[in-house]
Amino acid sequence: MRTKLIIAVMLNILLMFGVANATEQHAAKGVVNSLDESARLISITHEPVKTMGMPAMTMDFLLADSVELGSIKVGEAVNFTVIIDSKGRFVITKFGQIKEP
Ligand SMILES: [Cu+2]
Repeated sequence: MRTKLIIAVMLNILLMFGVANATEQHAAKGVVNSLDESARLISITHEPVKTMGMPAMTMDFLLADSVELGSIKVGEAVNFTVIIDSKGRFVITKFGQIKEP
């Protein structure tokens, strides 16, 4: 009886961990270098992203369908949310311009 309960609890923890990992969101900041609208690919020079263990660098991200391309301007400072999809690609799911103080 007790063993069954312990196994059930452990299974739940593993499931929760797996699900959380698959949809983990990382907040990041950077500057837009270029945008390839047809490929929905954006180059950003980003600040370190501690939750991904990633140092500052310039790299390409895919833009999720939820991100409107019309609002993106080259040279602009932006904050964005990144997920790593099931194929290991870095996908931006939320995108916003950093408002001047
Ligand atoms: Cu990077």
